[in-house]
Amino acid sequence: MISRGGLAAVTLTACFLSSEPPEQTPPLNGCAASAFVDGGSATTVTFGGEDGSPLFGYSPACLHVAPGSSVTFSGDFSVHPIAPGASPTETDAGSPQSPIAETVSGSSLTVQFPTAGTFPYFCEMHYAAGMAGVVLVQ
Ligand SMILES: [Cu+2]
Repeated sequence: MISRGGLAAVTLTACFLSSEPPEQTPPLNGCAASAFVDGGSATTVTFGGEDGSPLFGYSPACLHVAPGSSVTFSGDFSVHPIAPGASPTETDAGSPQSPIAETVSGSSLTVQFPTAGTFPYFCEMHYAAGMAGVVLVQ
């Protein structure tokens, strides 16, 4: 038999487990601290449906690499022009002097990241649909 006190404790525990833990910092371009995947020393970010990437997204959108790494963005830039910085819906611009150059044509862009930093980027056409990402270099 469950006492009234026991039932209340069970209910409180269930509520606690179903809620999200509080974020230490707000996610930038949709990238919470726990969302970053380790890309190693060289990796590719696909987008716009290429190689199974989301049609209006990047894969992986939240990428962690070491300083000195290169990252190749692969997809159709004429459909998904990329720009450095936080999406216009965001307030945190990330680190200054992003090595990601605005690119509006072609299908491949390789970017060297010589120094540590947080380098957000977004699709100028579809950022409102969440097409944005971050390269975290550290
Ligand atoms: Cu796009």
